[in-house]
Amino acid sequence: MRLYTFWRSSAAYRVRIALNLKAIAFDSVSKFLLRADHRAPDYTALNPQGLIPALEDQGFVIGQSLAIIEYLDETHREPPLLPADARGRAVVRAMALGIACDIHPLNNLRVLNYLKGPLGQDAAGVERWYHHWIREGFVGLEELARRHSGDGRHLYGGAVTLADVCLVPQLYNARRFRCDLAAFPTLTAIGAALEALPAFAAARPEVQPDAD
Ligand SMILES: N[C@@H](CCC(=O)N[C@@H](CS)C(=O)NCC(=O)O)C(=O)O
Repeated sequence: MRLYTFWRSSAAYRVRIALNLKAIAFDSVSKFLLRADHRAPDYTALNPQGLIPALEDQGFVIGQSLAIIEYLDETHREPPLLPADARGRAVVRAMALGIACDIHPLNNLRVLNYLKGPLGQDAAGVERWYHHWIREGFVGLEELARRHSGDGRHLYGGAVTLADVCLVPQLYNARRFRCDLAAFPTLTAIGAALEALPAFAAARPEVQPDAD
């Protein structure tokens, strides 16, 4: 398999974690976001959405990190990243989508650039925006984690799920932008436990070959 990735892309970070959890070998093709490699014709020919990541599996190319991870989960069963029961799957997807749809897109590079450029926001204004949307999303997720974590080491039950795969990169982003996480002790404790797992540690942005 081949992953089109960028070391600091948190959506690519999710997919790296899933590939590592399932022990799937993959090549990385780095697309440097700040140079707009993701907008170049050779990449948009593969992934017309022009976003990182995309996964190529024997000529089949798919974008969107959650679609990629569910594809991997269906094609490589072990370990499963979704619970066996419908209600469990619904809760895990609700947590994962809360991050992937309700936090991450609001703080994406193109959104921050639009705030800085056409909307004329200074660095302080952009930082306020960033922190606001992390806080909004994490308040609900903290409560969901308190209700559904089985062991204080996973967002749901006692095994790694899609929700955990989304949490760690979002915590990375929050720290990168100096968000105060004191109000989210359950999320940070779960994040610390997950980050210690080899599959998560090997997916960290700083240890990727294209990290500068
Ligand atoms: N919903 C997409 C989001 C993908 C995404 O936004 N990727 C970012 C990097 S984390 C990107 O390509 N940003 C480019 C930009 O904002 O111009 C997914 O989960 O894959």
